Amino acid sequence: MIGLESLADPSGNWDIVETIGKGTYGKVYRVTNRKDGSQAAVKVLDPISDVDEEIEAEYNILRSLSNHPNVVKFYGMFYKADDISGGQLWLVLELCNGGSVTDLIKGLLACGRHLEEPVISYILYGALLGLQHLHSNRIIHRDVKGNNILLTTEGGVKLVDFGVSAQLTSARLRRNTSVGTPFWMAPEVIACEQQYDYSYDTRCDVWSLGITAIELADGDPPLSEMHPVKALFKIPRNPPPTLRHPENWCRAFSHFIAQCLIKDFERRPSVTHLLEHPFIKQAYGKDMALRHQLAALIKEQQKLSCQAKSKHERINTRKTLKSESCPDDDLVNLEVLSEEVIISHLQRRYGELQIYTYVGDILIALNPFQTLNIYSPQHHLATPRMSADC
Ligand code: 4QG
Repeated sequence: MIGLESLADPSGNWDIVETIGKGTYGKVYRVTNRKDGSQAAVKVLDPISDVDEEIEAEYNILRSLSNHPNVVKFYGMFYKADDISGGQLWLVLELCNGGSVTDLIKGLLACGRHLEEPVISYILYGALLGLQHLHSNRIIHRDVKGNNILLTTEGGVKLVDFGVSAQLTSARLRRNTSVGTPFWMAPEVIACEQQYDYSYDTRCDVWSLGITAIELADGDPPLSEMHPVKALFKIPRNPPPTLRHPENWCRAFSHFIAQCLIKDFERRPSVTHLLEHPFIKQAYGKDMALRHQLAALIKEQQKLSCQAKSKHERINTRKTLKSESCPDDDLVNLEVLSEEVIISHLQRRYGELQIYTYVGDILIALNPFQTLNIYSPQHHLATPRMSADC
């Protein structure tokens, strides 16, 4: 265990310049070094009164695994004490001035452009190498998405944010805690959250990388127009998603995505296997040229900066849905989901003899104490709602 008292105060070394990523990563700031003027990123965790299991896990991953070209570099951990409001823990990391691949693709699409396939393959190649480094050390990233793949202005590709990463043996894997960002989450991770006797392995990162590949082409992950809780319901039930316009892309790209998005994780290839995929292999040998092409693209976009940013948060976020896409027969669509609101909705629906109401994947049935004509042959023939157009 790390003692906070043993950590140096950051104020002597680093000055905060500005916020990075506008809250995408929690509190992450650009900092400059007082002594040599060098820049870095700092992730601030607060208020902290002791180093718990999760912080220890993030620190250990950064300390032992950041010596890889495709993982963000770690410069050290500091503690700024505050006896009244609790202190701040500072994780000082490499500054990736190219921004995230999500920012890049969104900026390009806003200008009516897109990422070329060789550049996509180069980004995925870098992400796969970073993941291979984690996986061979028995670490699952668990939050792979465009926002967590950062670029340097030289065209480097770096994985960041190990805040929810887990060691394969850790207790956290066995607990059914919520991790990841819904649209990128693998079906087995969602199932694991809901039932105790399910498990998963490093290949959940492969699924998330497949979703990220779609994001690099289309600008958004599949189902992004949906409420995140509803997406969690749909992912395990839908067939694997594909590119929005597969006809615009080469067959190898679609095949790579299909391999990443095999729903049964026992049949899904590993990262090492995917490094041999023809779509990724096109980046081999050309990585210097592609790195320069990506660097030039980043520079161009930063000059144009017609960025239309949107962010996808980790779970428990509520998105206001338009009223037409907000039927009250699924309480998941409600802005406020308190006991009073649920009871009053159920009561009103019961008054209209609507005895069935969903809350995500739970069906609430109220006893009507009377015969309702809702089990007739024509009702049996109608497509069940949950498998059709929920
Ligand atoms: C990090 C720099 C955007 C983020 C974590 C490092 C999260 C950046 C960054 O973010 N460098 C992002 C510049 C980082 C931009 C490190 C930009 C760790 N748009 O200019 Cl957990």
